[in-house]
Amino acid sequence: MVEWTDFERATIQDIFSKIDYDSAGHNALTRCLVVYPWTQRYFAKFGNLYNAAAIMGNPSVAAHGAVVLRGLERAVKNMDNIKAAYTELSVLHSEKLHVDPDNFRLLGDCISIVVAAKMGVSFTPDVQAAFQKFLAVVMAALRKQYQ
Ligand code: HNI
Repeated sequence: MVEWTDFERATIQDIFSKIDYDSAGHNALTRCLVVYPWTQRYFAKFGNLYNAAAIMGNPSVAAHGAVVLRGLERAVKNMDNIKAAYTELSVLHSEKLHVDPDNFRLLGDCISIVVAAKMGVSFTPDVQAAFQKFLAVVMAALRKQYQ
């Protein structure tokens, strides 16, 4: 059972109430596919991922980025039992998609960078600590079915 302080809960709710899922998801997935090009192997059906401009302009990347952010909202709404809320997602990524679980951390880092850029100075060390803890719990839940 993960313990959350009032500050952590309020911070996570605040971040997700402010970010635009479409643009943040699009930017985060684009960053992941450009910065860590081996992650492109999971998205062969998305078509042209030839370079950064093609990735940024690819409508499937934009759409899936928003799907990932909405997937995170599932955790925001189930802060006290993220592991249970992510069971089928974990099974999907491990057994059907065979996503290397290390890639969760990479996409998580890209999401942090996008959120930090959006929040600017209000992304204080305390806010970042709460957000990184949230992502770490989400990644652990996504990795659960791999064990
Ligand atoms: Ni992920 C599908 C959420 C990380 C590759 N992914 C989903 C779906 C959600 C989701 C939600 C849609 C499920 C459904 O259709 O029922 N993915 C998340 C979250 C994270 C994550 C919350 C971590 C923050 N996914 C990753 C990573 C990769 C990944 C790191 C590969 C690098 N995900 C996929 C692929 C699909 C997918 C591939 C299927 C896409 C499709 O359209 O077929």
